[in-house]
Amino acid sequence: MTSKCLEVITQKIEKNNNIAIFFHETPDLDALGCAYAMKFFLQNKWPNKNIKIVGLDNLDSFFFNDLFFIDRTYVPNSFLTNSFGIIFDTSNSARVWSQRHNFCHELARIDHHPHTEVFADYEWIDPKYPATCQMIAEWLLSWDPKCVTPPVCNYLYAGIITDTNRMLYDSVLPSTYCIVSKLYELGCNRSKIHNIVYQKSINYALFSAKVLNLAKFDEKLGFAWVKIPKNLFTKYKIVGRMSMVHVLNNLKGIKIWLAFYYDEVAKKWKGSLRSKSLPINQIAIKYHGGGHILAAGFTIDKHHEFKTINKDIKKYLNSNIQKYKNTY
Ligand SMILES: [Mn+2]
Repeated sequence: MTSKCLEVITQKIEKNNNIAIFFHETPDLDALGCAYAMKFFLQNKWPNKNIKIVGLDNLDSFFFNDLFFIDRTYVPNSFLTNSFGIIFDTSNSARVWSQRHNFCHELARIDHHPHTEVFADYEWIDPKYPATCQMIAEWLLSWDPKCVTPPVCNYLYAGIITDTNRMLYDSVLPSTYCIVSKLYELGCNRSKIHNIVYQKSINYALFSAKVLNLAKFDEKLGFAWVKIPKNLFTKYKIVGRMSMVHVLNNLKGIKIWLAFYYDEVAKKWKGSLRSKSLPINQIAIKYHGGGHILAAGFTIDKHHEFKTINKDIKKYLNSNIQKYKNTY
């Protein structure tokens, strides 16, 4: 598991009194799980160090579920210039939520997305891992298991089960089960996390049904897509903007699926792209985005891009139709 680079990152954390933690925009439980697990772990280990998660001051409250305590205190740049920074679960510099990571005198990055950009001094990147939280769990357990307390286990467990879709994705490794077993043994509260992560409001269930109803399907090519109207979130009292692409998951015959949604914070249309087996991250990169081979996201810069993207995907599916004909 460990690399030379990780040893250096560990030493840097040991030496620095101020640690600044960063995560990606529209954070998921993997990103926030790592951030909070790291903060709690380091506080357990060094109660006198200053450990701050950067960007919580202006994060939509939608992203904080009952798992995360909200500390809205702004972390000033003067703190960052005296800090060692660690960025979690973020594939490119433009996706760091606060955009203030470069104030840190040195930066580390730990991530499981394909390596497309170097933007930290020390990078531990391994796309074989299904979740950054698994990387962090292995690291912290080998570093000091005494400091992996039940709250740390809860954060790491939440990141792992969400990024693996409850261990359903092919990306799950034999070691993922070992780590989850270890976290459970150390006091992770499974039912608490499951209730927080998987219970949904009636409004949300109705909203999901509406999104599915608006989707368009090209069954011949195996393409499904939906453009969620800007006002639909408000109409169903849905706080926060998410892609809702998961509504199109697991449809028989659909190879690639896509959801366009308007991000009120970024004031931009965004796209969330998923695929069963054909790599799609190169499409996301073409449209100012990035991500995993089978799950990626992008931003729409010009209005005509909606059509161009759909056309691009259909062309791509068409040219691969023979190769993937019998995949499912
Ligand atoms: Mn992740």
